[in-house]
Amino acid sequence: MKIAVLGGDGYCGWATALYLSNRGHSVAIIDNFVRRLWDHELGVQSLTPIRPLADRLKVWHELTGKSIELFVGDVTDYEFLASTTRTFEPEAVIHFAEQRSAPYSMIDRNHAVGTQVNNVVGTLNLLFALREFQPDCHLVKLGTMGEYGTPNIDIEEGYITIEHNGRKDVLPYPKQPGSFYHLSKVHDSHNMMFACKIWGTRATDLNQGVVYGTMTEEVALDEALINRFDYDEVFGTVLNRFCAQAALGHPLTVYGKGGQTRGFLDIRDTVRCVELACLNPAARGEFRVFNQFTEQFSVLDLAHLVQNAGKQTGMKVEIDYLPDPRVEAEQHYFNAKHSKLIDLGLVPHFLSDSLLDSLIDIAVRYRDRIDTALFLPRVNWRQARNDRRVEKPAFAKTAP
Ligand code: NAD
Ligand code: USQ
Repeated sequence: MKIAVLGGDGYCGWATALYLSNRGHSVAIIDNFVRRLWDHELGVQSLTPIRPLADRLKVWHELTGKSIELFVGDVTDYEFLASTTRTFEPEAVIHFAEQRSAPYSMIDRNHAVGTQVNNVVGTLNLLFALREFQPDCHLVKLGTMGEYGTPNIDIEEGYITIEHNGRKDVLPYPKQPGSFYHLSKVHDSHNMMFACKIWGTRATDLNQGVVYGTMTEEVALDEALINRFDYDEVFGTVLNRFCAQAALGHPLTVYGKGGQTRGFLDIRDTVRCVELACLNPAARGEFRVFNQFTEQFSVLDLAHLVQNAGKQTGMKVEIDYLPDPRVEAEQHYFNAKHSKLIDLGLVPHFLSDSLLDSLIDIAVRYRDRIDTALFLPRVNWRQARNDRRVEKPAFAKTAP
C-alpha cells in the first residue's frame, strides 16, 4: 500500500515507518521536527541518542535498499498538506503528528492553546485535504485511551448502547479526558466522526494506551536507527521514567496513591496495530474506534514490576510516593474492552517478556545520558498559569 506516516520522526511514527517499509509498503514520512524543538525548549533530550531524520533515512536505505520519501512541513499549513497529498496520493494516512504530552499541555495558557491548535487544526486540515484530493484514502488517526477518563463502568470500544426513558440507541462512549492534550483528542474524534458522516470519509480512531519499549526488529538493525526513549517529567511516560530512575538508583516517582490504572502496549504492537488497521480499512462513511492496548496496569503495579526486575540484575529500587501533580483519580475502577484488533489478528507482546530487554537494559546502557533533574514533576495541573512558565522560546510551530 502507499502509506503516509504523519509524525514519522517521532517515537511511534519512526518505528511504524520502518516496519511498514520493511513489510514492502511504499512509505512517506511527513514531519516538521517540532518535537525536537519542544525538547530544546524544555532542555531535555531522549535517553537514546536519536540521529537527524535525514541520516536515519540514509542508513535505512543503505542497510535495506528501501527508500522512504520525506516531506518536511507542518500539517497545520493547509497548502503544504494539500500539495503533499496530491503528490504522494496515499491509500492510507497514519496521523501521529500531534503534541502528545499531557503535562506539556498543562504548563500554561500558551501551551494549552498551542496544543489544541496544533492537534485540532492539523486533523481538520487532513480531513479537508483527503476530501479534496484523496476521498477514498483511509485515515488512521491516533487517539488515546485517556479520552474516556476513568468511569465507574466498563469502557467499550468507542460506542455504548444506552437505554433512556424506554428508548435505546448506540451512542459515542462518554468522554472525560484529564488534560488539555487529552481534550484535543476528543475534539479530533468529534471532527472525524462528523467528516465521515457528511463526506463519506473512511476513518479509524485508534484509542491507544501508553506505549513502552524502544526496540523493534528494524530499529535494532543499527544504532543509527535507534528510536527515542523519553524519561523527563513532561514527555517521559511512566514506565520509561521508572526504568531510567531504577538504572540510576533513584526512587521511583509514584504520583499519589499509585492506583491510577491505564492500558499499555509494546511499541512492536503499535506498529502491527496500525498495519492491521490499514490492511482492513473502514468503509466509506464509517467512523471506527479501536481500543489499542494489550494489558492494563496500575502505576503501583508497574513500580513493583520494575522493582522486581531490578532485583534480578542486582539493583536496589525504592519507591517514593509524591503528591500527585495531576488532577486524576488515584484509585478507581478500570476495565476497558480491547478485542477488535485481536480479532483482526494482533498477537500481543507482554510486558513481562520485554521489561528487562527492551526497557531496563536500554536505560542501563545509556544511563550516562540521564539528567536526574528531569525526574521530579514541576508541571502542576492546579497551577497552570496564564503566562509562560518557560522563558523562551514560546510554543513554536516550525523548527529553527
Ligand atoms: P512524538 O512526539 O514522539 O512524535 C510526534 C511527531 O509528530 C514528532 O516527530 C513531531 O515533530 C510531529 N509533529 C507534531 N506536530 C506536527 C505538525 N503540526 N506538523 C508536522 N509534524 C508534527 O509522539 P509519539 O509518542 O510518537 O505519539 C504519536 C501519536 O500517538 C500522538 O498523536 C500521540 O497522541 C499518540 N499516542 C502516543 C502514545 C505514547 O505512549 N507515546 C500513547 C497513545 C497515543
Ligand atoms: N505517573 C506517575 N509517575 C510518573 C509519571 C506518571 O505516577 O513519574 C502517573 C500519572 O500521574 C498517570 C499515569 O502515570 O496517572 C500515566 O502517565 P503517563 O505520563 O505515563 O501517561 P499520560 O500522561 O496518560 O500520556 C501518555 C502519552 C499520551 C497518551 C497516553 C495514553 O504521553 O500521548 O495519549 O499516555 S493514555 O494514558 O491511555 O491516555
